[in-house]
Amino acid sequence: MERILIIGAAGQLGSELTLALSQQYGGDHVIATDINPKALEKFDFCKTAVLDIMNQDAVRQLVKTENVKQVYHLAAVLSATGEKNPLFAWQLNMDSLLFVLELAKEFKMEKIYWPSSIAVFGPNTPKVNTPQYCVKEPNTVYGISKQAGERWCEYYFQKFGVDVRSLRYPGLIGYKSLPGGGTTDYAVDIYHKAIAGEHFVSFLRADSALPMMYMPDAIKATMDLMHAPREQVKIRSSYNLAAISFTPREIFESIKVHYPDFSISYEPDFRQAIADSWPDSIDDSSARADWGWKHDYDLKKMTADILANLPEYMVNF
Ligand code: AKB
Repeated sequence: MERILIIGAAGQLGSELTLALSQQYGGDHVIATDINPKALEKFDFCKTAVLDIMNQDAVRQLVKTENVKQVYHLAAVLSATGEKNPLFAWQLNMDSLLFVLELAKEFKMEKIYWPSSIAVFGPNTPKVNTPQYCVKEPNTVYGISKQAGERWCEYYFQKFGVDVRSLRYPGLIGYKSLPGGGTTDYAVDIYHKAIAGEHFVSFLRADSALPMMYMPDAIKATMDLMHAPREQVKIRSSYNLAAISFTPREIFESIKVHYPDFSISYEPDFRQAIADSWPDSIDDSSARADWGWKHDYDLKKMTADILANLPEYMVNF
């Protein structure tokens, strides 16, 4: 039987993508892996395995014995955590991607998915409607690793025909799991504080706009890109992807409509400099033209949906 391997399945994106892939292909065809055994307990609908992506022998063995034909390589150190241990972030983010690309070549896999990020952009990038092709010069180790990773993806596609596909995600917002170590994470935490009836302290300024996306849109984009016919995927580094852009003040106002007593204050920390180096908004016309990308959720619709569903999930956090 041919299988899909998800590396870093228990993270924010992986938790929901694993479910979507299992629903599409059947749980028996999907192997959710993570370094944390406890975090795998939630995947009772597909196969699971404890896996450290840095243990190359174990990854190779799994690929061989399980006849893996597709890999979703989601494990990464994100922007804020990466700044605390840059060399480790570089090593994990780069070594693991190169190893997965090598395995794809060696085992002639069908497709690879690897997420990139708006973190590939830097302070010299045009900030508004950032184009697909422009100056990048990222200044976080996470961004540098994503930009280098994009070049490697294109290289493996062009030189070895590895069908690797990628999206530059904006900040992802979902209610089913918690993000970890990102600069955009405030936009998840704020909903938790509102529902708990607590005051929210934003680590970004009130007017700090960033590109964001609700998780159902991110899952749809990922599945659509992976299902697109090979010739329609014209960008083999990574596609710009956009949905909404907002500031901490704007997301707060959208929540206040539902929770009128909710309060916020602003205490920017080191993550403000990271946010300042990223775009305010993204031009994703290539994704829309090449494989028909279209988002469904704006800020108002996302807030209403999260506030309706999060309370039931909060007991698990
Ligand atoms: C982060 O904030 O580091 C991530 C990202 C934008 O890639 N959410």
